[in-house]
Amino acid sequence: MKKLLFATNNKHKLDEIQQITAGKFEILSLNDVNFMEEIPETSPTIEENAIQKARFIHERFLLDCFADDSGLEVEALNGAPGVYSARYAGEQCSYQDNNSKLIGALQNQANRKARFRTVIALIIDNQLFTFEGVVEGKIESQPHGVEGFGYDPLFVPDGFDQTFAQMGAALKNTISHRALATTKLITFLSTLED
Ligand code: ITT
Repeated sequence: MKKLLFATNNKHKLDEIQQITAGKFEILSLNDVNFMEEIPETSPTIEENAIQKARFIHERFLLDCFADDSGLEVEALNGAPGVYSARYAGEQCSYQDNNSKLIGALQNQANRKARFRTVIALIIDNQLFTFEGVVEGKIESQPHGVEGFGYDPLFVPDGFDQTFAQMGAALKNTISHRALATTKLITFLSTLED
């Protein structure tokens, strides 16, 4: 089975990708290569951050690898928190701090439209490829559900009446932004192997 190093410090994302790619690829974690530092993500866009993270890890380990950068883009907030989704409520803030800040920012706001966006940057045989996944939805006024992570308790994808945190991993991982980008990654990798 092909091995790919996933350049993330986020255990939730690692679990999701391992579940989505199960049986197709062996996904190595940064733990597996004894890398314990933070990966710099200082770029102004989600796409450039994904590329920055993948390049950083590729230069260190010279292994085929990929990184994803994701964010929540809220229409009424002109696309915020976007590339700043992880630290929307400040450096070292918790997922709950971010959710509280978002609830406050959208108080009395009728337009609840939002989208999750993931860009995966893959470096394989020294070449760079990117894959995007987008899921449209809306932001609840209160958190619902306990599964998942990040903004999952507030986000209801279009066509569903539950948040990502209510529906559970099995369903989220078939329809999410990360699942859509990962499907593109897998399709691409399978064509390479033919
Ligand atoms: P990396 O080590 O991979 O950079 P990270 O936690 O910084 O992990 P991102 O920059 O990709 O992750 O994502 C930014 C934030 O967007 C993340 O901390 C969450 O708050 C939110 N987010 C990303 N994907 C999400 C998902 O599937 N569900 C809920 N929130 C998500």
